[in-house]
Amino acid sequence: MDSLINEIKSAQSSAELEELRIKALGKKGILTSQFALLKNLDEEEKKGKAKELNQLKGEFEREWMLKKEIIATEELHKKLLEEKVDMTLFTPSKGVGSAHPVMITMERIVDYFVSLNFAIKSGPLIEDDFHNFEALNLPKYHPARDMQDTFYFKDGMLLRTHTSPVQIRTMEKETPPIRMICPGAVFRRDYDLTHTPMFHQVEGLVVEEEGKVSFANLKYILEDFLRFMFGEVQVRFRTSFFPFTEPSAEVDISCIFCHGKGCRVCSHTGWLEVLGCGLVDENVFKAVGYKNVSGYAFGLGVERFAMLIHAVSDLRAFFESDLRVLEQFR
Ligand code: 2NM
Repeated sequence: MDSLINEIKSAQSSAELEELRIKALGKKGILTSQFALLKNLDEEEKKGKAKELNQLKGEFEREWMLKKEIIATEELHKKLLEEKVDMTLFTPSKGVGSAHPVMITMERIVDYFVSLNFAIKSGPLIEDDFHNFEALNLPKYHPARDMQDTFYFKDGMLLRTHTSPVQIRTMEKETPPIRMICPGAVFRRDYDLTHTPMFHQVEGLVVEEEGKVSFANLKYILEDFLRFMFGEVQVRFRTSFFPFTEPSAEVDISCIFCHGKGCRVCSHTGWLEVLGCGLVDENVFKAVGYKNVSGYAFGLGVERFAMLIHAVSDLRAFFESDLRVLEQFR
């Protein structure tokens, strides 16, 4: 038995170790045959011998397991040192994902303004009444605050209906000059071919000392931006109204499908509405404690831009996650 233990200790490989296990505990093993001899002994002798044999067996097994661990570790180390992985071996492709067309469009919009040194800002999706409405000159009982249009929580908080609260929060924290855009998701109770309850906006805001920015600056930057996005289009400003800007304008581009001749997409007007903008209303500045400043702001819907750029007529194409659709935007 002592020699068996010594043989375990000097074993060099797991194959050698396995031979030793068979030598001791295999069908014709040394210990196995000793166990077999027990039946020839009388009761008293059997008890004593069985106890002794079980102790030997236990000792053998302990030593064997210990050595097994050591050899397994050694063999693994050796294998890792010797083996090389052939990186040129062929493996079937698992397929890769790609950016969503709405996000590709958003990144292109953001890229334009980043190139002009606009900071990118973001803020909470769940907002309070002050930042989403009150500070933006949307008084109590304004129709935009209606339950019909806004998702409210029980406690009076709401899902932001535009990204403008981010501009309010930025103005509360920082002093002019401000030059920022805020890309992000917004929420409205609206659902049809061209509206989803969640969509994305990019809004921009520039604030300077009084008199340093004008509508002409706003007009220039938006025309340049729209040609960056849509190519050599005509750009038209129409007077409009927003509570948070005065004066306000909506911006159209000549229809990119019929080049202004009139088609179904532009409802035979030759023009596509793509932006809202204006000079920031004095009441908005008052709400954030700004004095003697001028500023302009603008806002756009990213899904609408993506629909126009990719000639998609049904918004659901962007929201159903159908790979046959999405793979076409790689
Ligand atoms: C638009 C149109 C016009 C706008 C105004 C502001 C703020 F906070 F500075 F007052 N943020 N965004 C704005 C102005 C948004 O979206 C159609």
